[in-house]
Amino acid sequence: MSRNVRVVGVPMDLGADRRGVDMGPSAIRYAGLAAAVEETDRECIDAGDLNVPRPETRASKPRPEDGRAKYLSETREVCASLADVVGDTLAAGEFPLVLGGDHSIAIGTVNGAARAADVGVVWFDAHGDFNTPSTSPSGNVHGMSLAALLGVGEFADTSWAAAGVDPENVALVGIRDLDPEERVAVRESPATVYTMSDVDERGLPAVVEDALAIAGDGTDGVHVSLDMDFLDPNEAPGVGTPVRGGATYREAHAAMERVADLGDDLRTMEVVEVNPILDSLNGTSELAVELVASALGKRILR
Ligand code: B3U
Ligand code: MN
Ligand code: MN
Repeated sequence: MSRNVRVVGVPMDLGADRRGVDMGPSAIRYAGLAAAVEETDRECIDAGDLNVPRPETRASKPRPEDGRAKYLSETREVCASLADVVGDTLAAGEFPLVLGGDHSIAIGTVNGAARAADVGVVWFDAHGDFNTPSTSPSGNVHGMSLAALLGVGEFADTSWAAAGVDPENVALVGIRDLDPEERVAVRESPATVYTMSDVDERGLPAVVEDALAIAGDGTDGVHVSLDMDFLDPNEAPGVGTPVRGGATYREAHAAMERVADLGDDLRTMEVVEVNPILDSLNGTSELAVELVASALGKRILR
């Protein structure tokens, strides 16, 4: 994979309960993203940040059409512009690297990725992000984004979010925290779920190889969505909803090295949920940069 990398920041926090995740793109850049990308022999072009409305400037009343999904209208607007940027970047022959922001932005990234090609998705996360407005305990869209882009449940009628990705080509990896009704939806879905118990039994590299094969089976390429809470909070404390028992530093690098084996079949990648306010000396962003470099092919011996 030798395409130039175009970085797109999405300072989005409307899909999460906590402020701070909007600072993720800055913190990841500050941690040395451009230099790390260029070490993999690609040019790193920074497209800057998309415009995201601030919650403080919004009219105080939630919009009735959003129902139980907080800021759904604003999320839709941001995701529409993100899908355009990702689609244009791919059309220009470049590799889109999207920096979150909370995980609701995946609706935009995957819609952009799926515009001109059939893609599968590998979703690295502690959570399933498979809630719908009626099953979500929080109303936060970052816990609904995978369901939304797959058109699950009430999202079956939300055509703007559906990316046309076949759920048979979707694999979730690292899962260890599902809400009760979300668990039912995940089990009913044709998407494949690899929990941390699977990782315990089989080891992460083997699980990731299977996940990538599922996403690549009959598709034109793979989108990798990396929620930093996939990692254990010891490694990545700067996330909004940490869950114990996640991937270790070494496991996460091994996983991203398997991702790099995709070569040109890796079409798009996003790194989300970094919250610098909750972090320890920007370590979670530094780790995010390292993992991006591994996914883009950086190796110890090279
Ligand atoms: N499942 C919970 C918590 C959550 C999901 N994603 C994150 N947190 N980052 C929810 O609110 O849907
Ligand atoms: Mn997530
Ligand atoms: Mn998560």
